[in-house]
Amino acid sequence: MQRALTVCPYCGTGCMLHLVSDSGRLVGVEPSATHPVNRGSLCIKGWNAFAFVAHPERLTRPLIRKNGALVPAGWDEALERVVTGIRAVQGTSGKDSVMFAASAKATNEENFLLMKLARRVFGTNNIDHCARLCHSSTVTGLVQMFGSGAMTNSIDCFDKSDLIFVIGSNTTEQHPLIGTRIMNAVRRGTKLIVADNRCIRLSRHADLHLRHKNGSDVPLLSAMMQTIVSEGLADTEFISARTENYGALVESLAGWSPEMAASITGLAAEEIVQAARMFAGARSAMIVYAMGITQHSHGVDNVRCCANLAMLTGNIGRPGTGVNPLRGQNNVQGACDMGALPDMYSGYQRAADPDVRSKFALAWGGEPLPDTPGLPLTLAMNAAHSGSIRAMFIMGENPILSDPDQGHARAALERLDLLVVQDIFLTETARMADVVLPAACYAEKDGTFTSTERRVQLLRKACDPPGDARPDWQIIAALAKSAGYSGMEYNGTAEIMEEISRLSPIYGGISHDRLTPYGLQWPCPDHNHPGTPILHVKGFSRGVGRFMPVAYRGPAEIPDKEYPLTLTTGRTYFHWHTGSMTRRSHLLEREEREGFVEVNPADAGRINLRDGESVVVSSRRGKVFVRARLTEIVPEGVLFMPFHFAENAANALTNNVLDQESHIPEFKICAVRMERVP
Ligand SMILES: Nc1nc2c(c(=O)[nH]1)N[C@H]1C(S)=C(S)[C@@H](COP(=O)(O)OP(=O)(O)OC[C@H]3O[C@@H](n4cnc5c(=O)[nH]c(N)nc54)[C@H](O)[C@@H]3O)O[C@H]1N2
Ligand SMILES: Nc1nc2c(c(=O)[nH]1)N[C@H]1C(S)=C(S)[C@@H](COP(=O)(O)OP(=O)(O)OC[C@H]3O[C@@H](n4cnc5c(=O)[nH]c(N)nc54)[C@H](O)[C@@H]3O)O[C@H]1N2
Ligand code: SF4
Ligand SMILES: [Mo]
Repeated sequence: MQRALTVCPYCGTGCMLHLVSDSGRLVGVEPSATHPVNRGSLCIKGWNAFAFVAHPERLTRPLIRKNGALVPAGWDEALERVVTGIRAVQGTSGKDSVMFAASAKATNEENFLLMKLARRVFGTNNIDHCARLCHSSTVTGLVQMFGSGAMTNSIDCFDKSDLIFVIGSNTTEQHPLIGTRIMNAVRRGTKLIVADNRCIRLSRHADLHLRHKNGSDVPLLSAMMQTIVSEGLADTEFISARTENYGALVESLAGWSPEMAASITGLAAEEIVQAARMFAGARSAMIVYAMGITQHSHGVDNVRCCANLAMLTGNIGRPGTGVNPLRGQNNVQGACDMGALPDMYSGYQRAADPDVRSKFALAWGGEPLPDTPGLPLTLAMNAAHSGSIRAMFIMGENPILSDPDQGHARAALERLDLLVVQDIFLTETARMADVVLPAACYAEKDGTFTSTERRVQLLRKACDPPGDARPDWQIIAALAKSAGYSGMEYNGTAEIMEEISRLSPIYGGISHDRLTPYGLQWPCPDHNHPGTPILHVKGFSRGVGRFMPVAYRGPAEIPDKEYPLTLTTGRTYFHWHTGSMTRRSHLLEREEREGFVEVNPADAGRINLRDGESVVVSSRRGKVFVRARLTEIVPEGVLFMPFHFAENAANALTNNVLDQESHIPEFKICAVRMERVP
């Protein structure tokens, strides 16, 4: 038996585990006993992280579409087809008619190389990834206010806080090992406020559970802040020493009496006042949020309110405080750090800055790098739909199930001249591709992932990839070579990290040999630096913190006569996004075999619906047949559906309306109708 210490491929918590193999075959998983985050535990997905690796449906050979069908091909032919295909599209429609989608499932080294391929080899800033659907609101909002878009504190801080305010995060199911921390802290006396209208597990342990209407976080948080200001509970010392623009905030809060907010949120005014007093009264208070905050057409405004609240009460830069957006995918923090973003190079260096471009150009062989702004993923999908994006290269994403408005996403991909998908399985998206490139998965390669607490950790190879599948970084390097670029020849991933650290100051002191055993937290500017567990301790990354006033806008689509219910979408404990991995892990699939919709018994009663019966849920965009789960978890008038299941695709219903600043879709609210299947 062999054991390889590596990083869990699922969520951003960043647990480490040993992959156990016997004669080259994975047989199980053991948690790392001494890892500072998971400390000997794992959640159910971590325990099953070996199961999909040897699944018989793994892609083992490149596939090329010939006469309408995908047929096996050799690597040379497949790479050639990709390069000539992209060049042909660029020749007729311009450099920016191609879009690259990077992957929060792939390593830092791989995302860095895809970013280099897009910019250096194919001359476009059109590169982005699933963070656009996830925490783009966070990055946009927090960069403006703090100077950095990352989680300000560390997971360890959950043990050091007096009060934890969880808003729009189903932590025990989606970041289970962080959820456990919160539960343990509450048991020791830490106060807990949960703001989520579903009765998630944490809400049962909360001192205060706020069941405000979906999309009413701005009124809730604004009225909390107004109460804090008017009752003299603000941290005036922190405000004057460390922040700017406080006057504008105070002015913007003027109308937000608790009663005013109560009328929009559906809460009692007293609940809002109580939340404000509890939060401001704690010596150290942490805000924890996720998709309930970010995935709105006003997602950036929601984020701004969270950051305003933290600064107003001086809860930044100390243990047990902070604004803590929980990053979702195992390496979504890293994919952002690596500059798989249309407006940034690695280390958040702006693509619009000519000095940044010339620095990278110099390192990459001298040719000037593109200066036209790149497209965010969601706008690129719209551009494919309208015909100005003609080719897409998608590494490790499955937009047919994960993008808003499935009909729109499908039509967009169908219109392309060239679709290339690089994945480990033949996903719903890969089935539509012209070329499919088989990738090695996390267990079959090395490199690094960066967790939600900015911890850069080392993967170790535990087994060989199936058939001809190759690690993503090798595929990208081979593509560069076949496109005639010689600057991507690496002997291994450690060498790629050397280049990353040379070019990206926040990773300046990070190298593979420093990451044993449990990694380093960036910023880590030089080789003697111990890493940074807490951001903004003495000053903010941008100098002083900037308050930003927010004006309230409601959701884009609200219930009406025709579509009287609110649909909100999200996840379950057992499955991962589009199910490509968890639905191929037999124990996880056994727990949750099919899609469902949570329905409040009062809404069910109106159509004589019983638990387990099927319904048709329809929106202005589509229809889904799905089994109803009658439960008080959702309030009356609200339905909840996970988006894991291709057969009952929640995204057939969702609304492709975007936040104007971050371009995140409004996954958390649309209007639907529900009917019994006759
Ligand atoms: N098991 C599992 N874990 C995962 C994932 C997975 O697919 N499966 N995905 C990972 C990824 S990429 C991400 S981004 C995270 C997401 O993690 P979370 O954001 O925690 O998960 P979601 O289910 O999307 O939504 C969280 C909560 O938001 C609430 N909500 C909906 N609308 C609103 C609103 O208007 N205001 C407020 N305050 N709350 C609202 C919902 O009721 C829901 O309980 O999970 C990560 N972890
Ligand atoms: N309705 C609704 N839709 C949503 C959301 C929501 O809350 N509601 N949430 C959004 C959010 S937050 C996110 S993050 C997105 C996620 O959306 P996606 O990123 O599209 O979803 P995943 O299923 O995680 O896709 C990852 C893909 O990578 C593949 N893969 C795994 N490992 C590797 C590897 O090493 N190399 C390569 N090349 N491929 C690999 C997997 O097989 C899978 O196909 O979904 C978004 N969509
Ligand atoms: S909490 Fe997240 S990182 Fe930890 S084992 Fe579960 S899925 Fe993996
Ligand atoms: Mo996400």
